[in-house]
Amino acid sequence: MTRDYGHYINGTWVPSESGRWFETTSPTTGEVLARFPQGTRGDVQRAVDAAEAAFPAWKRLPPPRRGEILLRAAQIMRQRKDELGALVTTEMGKVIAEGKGDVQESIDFLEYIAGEGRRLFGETTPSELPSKFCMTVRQPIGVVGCITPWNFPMAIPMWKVGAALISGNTIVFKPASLTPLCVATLVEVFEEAGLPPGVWNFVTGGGSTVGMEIVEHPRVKAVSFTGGVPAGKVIYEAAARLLKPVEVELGGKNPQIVLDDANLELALDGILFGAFGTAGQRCTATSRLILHEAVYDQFLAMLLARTKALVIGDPLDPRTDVGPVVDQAAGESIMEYIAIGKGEATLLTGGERLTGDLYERGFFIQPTIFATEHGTRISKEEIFGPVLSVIKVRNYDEAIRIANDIEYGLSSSIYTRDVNLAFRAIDDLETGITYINAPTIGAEVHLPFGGVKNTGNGGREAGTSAIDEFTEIKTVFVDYSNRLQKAQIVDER
Ligand code: UN1
Repeated sequence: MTRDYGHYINGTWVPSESGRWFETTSPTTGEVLARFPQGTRGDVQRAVDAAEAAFPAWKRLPPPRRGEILLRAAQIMRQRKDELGALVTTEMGKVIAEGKGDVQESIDFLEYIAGEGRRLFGETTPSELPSKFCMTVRQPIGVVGCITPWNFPMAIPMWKVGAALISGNTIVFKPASLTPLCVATLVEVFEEAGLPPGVWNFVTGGGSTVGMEIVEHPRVKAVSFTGGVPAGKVIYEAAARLLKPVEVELGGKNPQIVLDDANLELALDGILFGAFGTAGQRCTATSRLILHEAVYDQFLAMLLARTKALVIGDPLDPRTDVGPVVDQAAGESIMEYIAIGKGEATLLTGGERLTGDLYERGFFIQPTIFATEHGTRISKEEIFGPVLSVIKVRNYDEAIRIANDIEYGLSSSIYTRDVNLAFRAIDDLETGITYINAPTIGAEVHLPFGGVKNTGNGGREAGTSAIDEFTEIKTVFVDYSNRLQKAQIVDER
């Protein structure tokens, strides 16, 4: 029997006022894993009340003490890593090594951000006046909203929750409806770690109801969202009307450039991992291979041979390279792009949905490669699946021009042995993240993560920037001169 969860509000699991439920299922087998409430705006309001009530005490708790709770959560996750990794794989469909990687990324981030409890640095600086002291301190914002995607069902929630909590905020959280069980399990981990009731509230349901109530509720003071561009725009616009700070982390169309002097074996390992890891369902996935003409034929031959040998199947089997895509709707959208690609480009390998036997219950798509001109739809639009566009270029300058001629700017990669070109590429590539001789995926948690252009609205998650999103800066002047001193004003009497 599967378990019925509830919303987690003020430290208890409660049903929705709607009385309605939805199921979360395995993308591999279709098996029902659990049921969650179909939340309402009223449910969110109750969660906001709980978060607001819990805020004063959580704010007062010294940040290093908050950090201890995050560290305990990380320790529990470390002990349960295999089981949690299997849960990620079961509910989301990424292969088991990546499922465990999702858990490890969560642990890494919690360990990193727990230490921020002993930093949360402000500034001190001299005053223009005598006997006056100037500094900044960081303060929590209050109740914050977090809305997370399904592709990193534990790591992205932990980036947001960890940073929000260490900063002293309380949370109203909505997970993607495809992967609520992963987050509900982390909610229980945090309960076991000693998180007080009301500090992290969890409400499941639709984006247009639960999600928008989080965005529009006047007592939710800031919102953090990771997902697609259309939803990101709706959220950003709605928040703008309320002058509510919101950070959106959106899509990518990430290029890997391979120049004529590259270590081709290395570049090959990189493109296979970048393009087909997580079945291409990362916002950092490599969806464009920009290939120098001098190595085009040779590299493509190597790539096609290795791609055809990839094992597609049960993601819990450690021998599998590529699992199912997350659900039927995702699969259909990817297949539509493949159909578009067949019309406008040359299909080199893949292009089919697999059927029969173990493929019958999930949506399995062959790793697919097209040779295309730059400018086709498949070379410019985010597909979010195992589909790679290969574009031939004559030189470095053309590679950079094409890499940048795109609406997104999350991640990029260049393979070359020329140190000068590598450094020029750091200057030239219009992305928030650039890799030299490494694939476009695999960012580390103690560095800022985010992108330029339509990938976001300027913020960065993780790393030292993680707390910027979740703290207000207060500027403090302490005048110990015992007389009225006026900045800027010269007394002319
Ligand atoms: C995402 O795809 O939404 O850099 C996040 C990476 C991971 C995070 C990806 N650490 O690929």
